[in-house]
Amino acid sequence: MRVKMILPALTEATSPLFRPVKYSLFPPLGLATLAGYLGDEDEVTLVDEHVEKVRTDDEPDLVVIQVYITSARRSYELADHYRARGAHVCLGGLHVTSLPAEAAEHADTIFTGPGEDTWPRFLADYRAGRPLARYDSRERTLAALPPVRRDLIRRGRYLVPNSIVVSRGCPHVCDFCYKEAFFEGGKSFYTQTVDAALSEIDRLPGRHLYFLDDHLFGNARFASALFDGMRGMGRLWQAAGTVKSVLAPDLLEKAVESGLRSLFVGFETVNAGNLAAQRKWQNIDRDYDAVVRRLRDLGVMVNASFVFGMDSDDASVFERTVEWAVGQGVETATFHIMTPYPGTRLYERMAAQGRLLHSDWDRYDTRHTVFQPARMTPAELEEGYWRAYRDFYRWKSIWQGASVKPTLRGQARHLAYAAGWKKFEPLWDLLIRARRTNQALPLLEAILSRRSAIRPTHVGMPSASDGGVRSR
Ligand code: B12
Ligand code: SF4
Repeated sequence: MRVKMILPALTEATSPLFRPVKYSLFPPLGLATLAGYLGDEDEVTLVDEHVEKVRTDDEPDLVVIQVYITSARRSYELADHYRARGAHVCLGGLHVTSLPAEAAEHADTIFTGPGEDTWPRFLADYRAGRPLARYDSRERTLAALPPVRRDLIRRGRYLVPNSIVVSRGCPHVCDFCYKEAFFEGGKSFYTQTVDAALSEIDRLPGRHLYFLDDHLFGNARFASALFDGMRGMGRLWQAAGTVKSVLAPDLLEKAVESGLRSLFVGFETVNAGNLAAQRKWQNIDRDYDAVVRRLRDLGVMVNASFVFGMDSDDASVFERTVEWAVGQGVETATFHIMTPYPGTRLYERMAAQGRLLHSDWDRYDTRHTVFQPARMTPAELEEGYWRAYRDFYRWKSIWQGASVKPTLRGQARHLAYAAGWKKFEPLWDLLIRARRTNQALPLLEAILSRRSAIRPTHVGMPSASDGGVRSR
C-alpha cells in the first residue's frame, strides 16, 4: 500500500519572501508516530509543507492529513485534490476534532482525538476492505506505542529534530486551551512508562532534546523517575512547565540535574482578574517574580508565554507585561492574542455573547483579533500585541534584561539567546532557504550549555558538562 502523510502549512510558513524560523523548529511528530503503525510492506512518504513542497502529481492509495485550525483551508484543498485522484483520504488532528462535520465534507474517513487507538483499528478495517467514515478515540493509553518513525523525518531541515513527547494532554482545564475538547470522551492526561520514554530518548542522536509535552511536570512521580533515569545521559533539554510546577520543591532541581536548561512557562497574564475568568486556577496567588528567580538561580532560561485580550485587559496591559518581563530578566517571551478555538469553553462563551467577529480560520493564528475584546477595540489589541514584541526585543530591552544577571557569563548567555531568536531573522531565513537549518544546532547547544546559576545550589552538574533549554 502506498501511503502519503502530509502536514500542510499555513500560508505564512510558505511565503517566498520570508520564512520565520519557528516553522522550521520541529518535525511532524504526530504523523511520524502514526507511521509507526504501518507495516514493513507499506511504502510511506511523510511531507511537511513547512519545510518542503508538496508534490501533487502522485497516486497514493491512502492520504493522511493532520489538520490544524490555521492550515484547515490548505488541508481541505489537498484532501479534495487527492480524493479526485482516487485516493482514500483520512483527516485527523485538532481541528477535525473541533469541527468534524466541516472536515467530513473533504474526507473519506475522519478521526477525532489522539490516534493511538483509532488509527490501528482503521488500518485493519481498511485492509479488510470495510473502512468506516468516522473513528472517535476512547481508549487512552501509550502502552504498546511503536517507535516513532524518525527515519521518515528530514532531520537537516529542522533546528530541533530531536523533539519528543512522552505524555499526552495536561491535568489542568484552562478555558482557552485546545486540551479539554481534544481529549473529550476519555482520559485527558496520561504518560508513557518511564522505561519506554527513556528508550525513546536513547534512540535520539546528539545532545539536545526538546520535550513538546503540554506539561512534562504534570505527573510528579513519572517526571521524577524520568529525570532520575536521564541523569548522567549528558543531555541538554528544553520543555514546558506551569508556574505551579516551578514553585514546587525538588522536581525542578532533579530536572536541572538531568539537563533542563530552558523552560517555557505559561504566565499568561499579569492581571490577576483574568486568571479566575480563564479557569487558570494553577496560577492564582502564585508569585511570578519568585518563579523567574527560582529558575534563574538554577541556571534555567525562561521563555515566558503571555496571552493578551482577556476580559480584564485594557490598553495598558502591553506595557505592563513587557515592563515586568524585561525587569525580571526573562530571556525570551512569546505573546499571543487570545483566540477562541472552536470546541473550547472560551469559544462557547464568546459565541453566546455574540462577540465572535468571523470564522476565517486562517486568521485564528493568535496574531489576529477574531473576537470583540471587552476593554479595547480589535485594532488596539492587534497593535498592542505587535508593540509588545517590538518593545520586548528592542536592543535596549535585551541589554536591560541581560543586566539583571549578576555574572558576565549569565549576561552573555542572555544576549546570545534573546538576540539569536529575534535579531538575526534574515540569517535564519537564509539558512532555511539553503535547507541547512540544522547546522545552527551546535550554536544552540553551546548557548544552552553555558549554564550560570546565581547562587550555588545542591544540584550537581550533568556528566557531559553543564547546559540548558525551553517552554509552554
Ligand atoms: C510543536 C508545535 C508547533 C510547531 C510545529 C507543529 C508540528 N510540527 O506539528 C510550530 C512551532 C510550527 C507550531 C506553530 C503553530 N502552532 Co503549534 N503546537 C505545537 C505543539 C506544542 C506540539 C505538537 C506535537 O508535536 N504534539 C505531539 C503529537 C504526538 O501530537 P499531535 O501532533 O497532536 O498528533 C496526534 C493527534 O493529533 C492525532 N492526529 C493528528 N493528525 C492525525 C491524522 C489522522 C488521520 C489520525 C488518525 C490522527 C491524527 O494523532 C496523533 C498521535 O496521537 C502543540 C501542543 C500539543 N501538545 O499538541 C501546539 C499547538 C498544536 N499549536 C497551536 C497553535 C495555535 C499554533 C500556531 C497557530 C501558533 C502561532 N501563533 O504561530 C502556529 C501555526 C501552526 C500551523 N502550522 O498551522 C495550537 C493549535 C490550536 C488548534 N486548535 O489548532 C496548539 C494545540 C497549542 C495550544 N495549546 O494552543 N506549533
Ligand atoms: S496548563 Fe497549558 S496545556 Fe494545561 S490546560 Fe492550561 S493552557 Fe492547556
